Amino acid sequence: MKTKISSIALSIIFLGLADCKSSDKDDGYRLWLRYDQIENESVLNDYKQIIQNIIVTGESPTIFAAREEILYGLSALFGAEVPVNKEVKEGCLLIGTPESSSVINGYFKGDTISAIGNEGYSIFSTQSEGYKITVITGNTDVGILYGVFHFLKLLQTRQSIAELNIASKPGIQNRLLNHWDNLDRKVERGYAGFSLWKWNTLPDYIDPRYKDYARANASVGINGTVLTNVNANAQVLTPEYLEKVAALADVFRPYGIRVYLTARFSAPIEIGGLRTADPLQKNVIEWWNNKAKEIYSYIPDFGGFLVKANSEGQPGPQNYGRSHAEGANLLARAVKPYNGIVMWRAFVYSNEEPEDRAKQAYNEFKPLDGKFEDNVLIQVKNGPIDFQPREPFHPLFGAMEQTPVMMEFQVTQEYLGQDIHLTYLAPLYEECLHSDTYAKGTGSEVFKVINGSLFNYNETGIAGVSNIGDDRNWCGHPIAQANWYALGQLAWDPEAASQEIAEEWIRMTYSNNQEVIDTMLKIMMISREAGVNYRTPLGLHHQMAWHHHYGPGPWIKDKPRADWTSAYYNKADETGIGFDRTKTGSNAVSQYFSPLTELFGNIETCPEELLLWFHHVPWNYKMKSGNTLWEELCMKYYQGTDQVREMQTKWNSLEGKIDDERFKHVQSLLKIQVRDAIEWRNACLLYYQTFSKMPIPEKYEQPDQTLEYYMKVDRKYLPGS
Ligand code: BDP
Repeated sequence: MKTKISSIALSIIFLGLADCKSSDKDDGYRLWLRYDQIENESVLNDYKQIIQNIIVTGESPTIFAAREEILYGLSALFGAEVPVNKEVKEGCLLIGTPESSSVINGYFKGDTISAIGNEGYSIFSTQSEGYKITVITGNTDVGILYGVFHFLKLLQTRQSIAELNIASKPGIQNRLLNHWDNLDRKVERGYAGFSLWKWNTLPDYIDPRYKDYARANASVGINGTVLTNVNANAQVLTPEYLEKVAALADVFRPYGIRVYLTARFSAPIEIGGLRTADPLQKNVIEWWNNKAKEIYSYIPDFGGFLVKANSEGQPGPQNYGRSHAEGANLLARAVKPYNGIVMWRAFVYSNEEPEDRAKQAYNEFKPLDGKFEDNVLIQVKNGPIDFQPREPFHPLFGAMEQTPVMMEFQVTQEYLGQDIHLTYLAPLYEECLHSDTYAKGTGSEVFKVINGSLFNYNETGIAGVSNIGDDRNWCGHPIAQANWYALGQLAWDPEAASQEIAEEWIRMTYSNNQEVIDTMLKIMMISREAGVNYRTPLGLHHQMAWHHHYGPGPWIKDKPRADWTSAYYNKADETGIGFDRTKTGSNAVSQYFSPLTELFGNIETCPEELLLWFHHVPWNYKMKSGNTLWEELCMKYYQGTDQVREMQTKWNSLEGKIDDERFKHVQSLLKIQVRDAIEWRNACLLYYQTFSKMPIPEKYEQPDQTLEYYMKVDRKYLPGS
């Protein structure tokens, strides 16, 4: 018994999580895996009645991780050690696969539990030899680990565990984070400090944080991580760095996480000494084949490559007159013998191309459908421009029948207030996933494209551009952790509801107090729409400041690249505002299936939230509300600032109901957010007013600064750019 106690004590120290228990202090390090002791006596006693002892069967690093987590989690939640047994007794929590536990095997009569697949789990209450027991099982050790996290979540969110009958498996195979981390530890569009990966001290020093990162990911089912920036540095493919990558892979492996790297297309030249990177040249093919072999000698379960090619200055196959398919296939063939995949990004556009930027990716990739190796996935951002507060779904979803298309969401809030504004992103993800593409008629939602069910894809995937850095609380804004959590939950179940995800997260991360839950839910669920309203309502997009993308810049024009200016997108003039993407304009509507082409293409039927995305609309156009467009625009901007003030008032009501540390942190950030929202609103309206020549209705508080003032705001040294 003594050894058991000390092993639990040891694991608590080892997990590095024992340091922030006090209820008025919480630095956010523990994320949603806080496991604070359950205060409600009757709930606690019920749980203790059901779980009196534990058996974990099996031997593997993953089972060890699962055992460590459940022992740590239960003892912390119960405030007392839960004994580890060898034989099933009353109140046993029995954990293992049918192979590792003969008792569990008995329930399946020797069969594997096929319905839950390779990564799923089943949790059920049952009887064994007259004893009431609870079983967590799966076909694989990683399924067990996921089941353990789910079980702990039930306790963390205070659900009944008396009559459990749960079966769950992921809806998507490849569930990844994309880190836009550079080797110098700066993070592109990262706002939460430096990169977690301490390249200078790897592989010798293993920061304990690597393991906590893996635990957090495994707890939401994320099973892959791309360590490096899409704007890639070939150095990471050299032996010096591969050794470091291998050390990280070793930490992540027990948690079911594979590592991936970004491949710089010109690597054969830069680190290989070749004179070309032409994908059809024999020596280039050989170089990549050898490179893959070398990588797998360091990391036997290396996941594969993520590639940004011929976009925003990155090299690619088109430098040699070759297609994206030829480029992707080169890398795909190199990693195929080792079961690696290639995620080839469709975020491809060029300012030399006169075509509407929103159309370019589709034009490039649609004709290549079916021309890719079967281990290539095309990674597509949710919308056709670039992670804007609101975009229609990308028309490539539904357009590629023979080539798997995977989702890329942005978790880091590049255009949504970075680490300063409170923005819960799951409603944005949900809106996109539930958009109907009509690819095969009604009911062809985006989630059915990416879970592979619409076209029977052989590989499926979803990636989130990470918001994680070395800030103590990982994500900068305390609430931004919810976006990491939500990405994982939606990757596991792309049909999950954003509100339910938020509720779970609040319960685990803040409190099970109903008032706290209700208040935080209201704040979180309104936050994305508020962010749209005070930045770019009614389908406006890309109106941010040059370079750092934080504040407003609707006036940005006459820059070297027109497609990086705001004027390119707002097309504001005296006749109206908005981008004509109908037949009379760029005809981007034609890239959607009917009836969307007609619906978006007709000013009368286009959803008003996307109106200015698809139409150039006269200032006095009558909206459904009866307002003119100008009045409606004013209304939306003012609604946005009102919503943020409402968020602020609600948050203030939480004082004393959650820990003071995070309460004050969010409170301070909301003050900045209110100020910024007003700046966005005033700056945009004053600028558009120079064309509409109409007054901001008197009922609204009038801007207290001039347009010139806002145009002179010059934010220096913002992180992430
Ligand atoms: C844009 C970012 C830029 C990224 C690019 C990408 O501003 O930093 O490199 O996307 O996704 O949103 O490649």
